[in-house]
Amino acid sequence: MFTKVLVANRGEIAVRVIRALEEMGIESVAIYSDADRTARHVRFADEAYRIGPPLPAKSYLCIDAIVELARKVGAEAIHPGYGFLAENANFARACEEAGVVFIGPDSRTIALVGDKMEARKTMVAAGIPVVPGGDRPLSSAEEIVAEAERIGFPVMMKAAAGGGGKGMRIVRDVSGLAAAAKAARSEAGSAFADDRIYLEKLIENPRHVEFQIMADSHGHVVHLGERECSIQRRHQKLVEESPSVALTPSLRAKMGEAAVAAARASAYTNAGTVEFLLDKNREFYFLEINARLQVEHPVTELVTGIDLVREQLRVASGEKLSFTQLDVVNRGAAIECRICAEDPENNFFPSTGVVERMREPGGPGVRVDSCIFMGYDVPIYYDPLISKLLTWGKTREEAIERMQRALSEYIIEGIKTTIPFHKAVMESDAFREGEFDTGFVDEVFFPNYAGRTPSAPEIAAIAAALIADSERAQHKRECADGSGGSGRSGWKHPPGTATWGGWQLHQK
Ligand code: MV4
Repeated sequence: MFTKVLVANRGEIAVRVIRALEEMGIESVAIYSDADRTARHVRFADEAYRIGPPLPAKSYLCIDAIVELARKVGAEAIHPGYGFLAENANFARACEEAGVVFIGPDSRTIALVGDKMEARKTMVAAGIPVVPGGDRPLSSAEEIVAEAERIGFPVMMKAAAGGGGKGMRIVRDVSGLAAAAKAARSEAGSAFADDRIYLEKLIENPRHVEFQIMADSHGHVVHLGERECSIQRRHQKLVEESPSVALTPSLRAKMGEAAVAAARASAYTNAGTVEFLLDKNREFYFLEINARLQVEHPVTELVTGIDLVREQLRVASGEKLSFTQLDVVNRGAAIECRICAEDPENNFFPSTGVVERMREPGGPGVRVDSCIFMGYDVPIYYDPLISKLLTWGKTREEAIERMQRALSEYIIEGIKTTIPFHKAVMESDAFREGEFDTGFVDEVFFPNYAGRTPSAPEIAAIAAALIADSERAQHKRECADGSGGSGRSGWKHPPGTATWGGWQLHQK
């Protein structure tokens, strides 16, 4: 097993990984940007090193600096968390070439599953159901029309390099094809530097059900059951749960088998997720493989009792999985609510600032994975997810009741959060009855929010004002704590006596 691991991430997921390292007696190395000097993951780690300025491109995305740091401090492996470099095949390759273990699948598998068309081809060959269509990248207008007519309208136009709904367009008849192709191509080109597009049959109002998989380097592949992730808004998941009310035991077994086959077909190792769409007739279709530990992994940990990060570390170090498929017993029900620094009353607009006061929930069946504390200044540069609130119950009803209790205990003052939104979801009849699909939030729950999206210039202006504010606050803080501010150079651990606004911050 490793003796020292670098965590190439920030926020709650960095804290989560450091906790597993601590339990396993492995030394942890954190990295941080100037915006995260006093962040919780920095305080939790055994060592912490500054990487660069706040912008991710200058800090958490700096492949060479991060790999170089791992070598310099003697970390044998790097855990990428999710986001940032987690599914970057170049980063995995840079680790492989530097002799540092990347805790995830190998770079070729990451590249394969990152290309949606290649992944589809692989799954078709392995006999796994995929959405009809999508056999070739499309170029000419005639080709697009012919392919759409072959598949049959309505169709979904997608980017081969896609993900997160970028470059995706629904087209209901021939007249919409040209405009959709133009838009999808330009969106995909600027987002992924790859403008290949293809067509699939549209699955109307699908549910999104994903399976957790784990694979070691000894040929063992297991699945740990599903997570229902249909409660989402604009491709951002908001609530996840397991089990899915839409699955019967036999459908679960079939989909689990398909998930394991998908992992085998892509030579998958480590933790991953196989995403499926489920249509109205409960037919399932492979969508994609996410080559990372996901935000919602604790849902699976609560129903299986398996520590996924510990297993990731085991298999990355060459050990076998500590359990077999027969050992996986899913018990009870778990729900996760993503607590984001966003204003649900104002179209989920990002909310930044200082957590003036807070109280965290606890008690039976409650888990909080969070990175905030009193006095924490939520930076604008990163993902708004600040905390994940999970509950477990013997039944789904019990998990919901506990979630309502935990949400009512949770107090965060000074910033807006999605807590009120979650309270409303937990109360809604559709959610309680399990009657929902991926259209729930936009079409059923908050239909009147759809028309209130701020325009791009409006967002830019507000973001600029927030950045200016945050930089002023950063300056004030540095004058107050006497640390000398961002002029500090090199790989330095922040001082153990840092204060903010008179609060002594916790440090190990
Ligand atoms: C689809 C689909 C319907 N039909 N493909 C959205 C993200 C991307 N990874 C795939 N997505 C979808 N692909 C076909 N052929 C509907 C979605 C979709 C969706 C999928 C999962 C979770 C939430 C979603 C919300 C809207 C649309």
